[in-house]
Amino acid sequence: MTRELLFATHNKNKTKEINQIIENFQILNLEDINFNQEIVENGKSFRENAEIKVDAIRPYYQGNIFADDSGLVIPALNGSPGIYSSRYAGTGNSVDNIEKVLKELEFSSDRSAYFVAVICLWLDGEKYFFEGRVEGEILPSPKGEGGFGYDPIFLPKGHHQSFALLSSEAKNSISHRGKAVQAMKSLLFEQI
Ligand code: ITT
Repeated sequence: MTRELLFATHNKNKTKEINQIIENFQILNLEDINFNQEIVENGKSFRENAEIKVDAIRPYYQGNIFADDSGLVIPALNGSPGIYSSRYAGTGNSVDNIEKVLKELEFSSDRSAYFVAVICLWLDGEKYFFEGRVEGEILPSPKGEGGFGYDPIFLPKGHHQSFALLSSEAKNSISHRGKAVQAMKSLLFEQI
């Protein structure tokens, strides 16, 4: 029997990436349980926000749930956009977010950055956390149309193409989300 897991996200790009990595589980999304409310992410860390998303859904779904909280961390900007990555420019639009980051880094010689993803998993009455990171740098201008969010300006270390130019398989094999999901998968496969 295929086990079900509910992915507590409104972000269709995250769902697409995670569906490519997790086989053997049926991944449901918030639309499948008719949950349309906005979840207020007022935590102080990726971990707290991932847990907030899971806890917000628990009253509405009795099965196993996971959530991803993620973002881009730029040391030269004191860690921004960090946990505020999705609405950094205030509009919720990725083009505006990218423009803001590029402007803020205009005169910086340090363009290093990393993506972080923290997954909170609620499985059979226990909570588990998994973290993934990928190091890289911010390109001077956007490159590529694939992916989502900050992918066009993120050059992963050791690669010559932005995340937006890599295939989804290539991105998943090195990305913050890919790593966090692989760690979650190891636990899930121990349990079945
Ligand atoms: P949910 O909370 O509904 O899952 P969200 O998009 O609001 O969706 P987050 O609060 O975790 O999710 O914010 C993540 C933001 O970080 C996302 O909107 C992007 O701007 C950025 N981000 C995270 N992972 C990324 C990736 O793989 N590529 C590019 N940008 C990413």
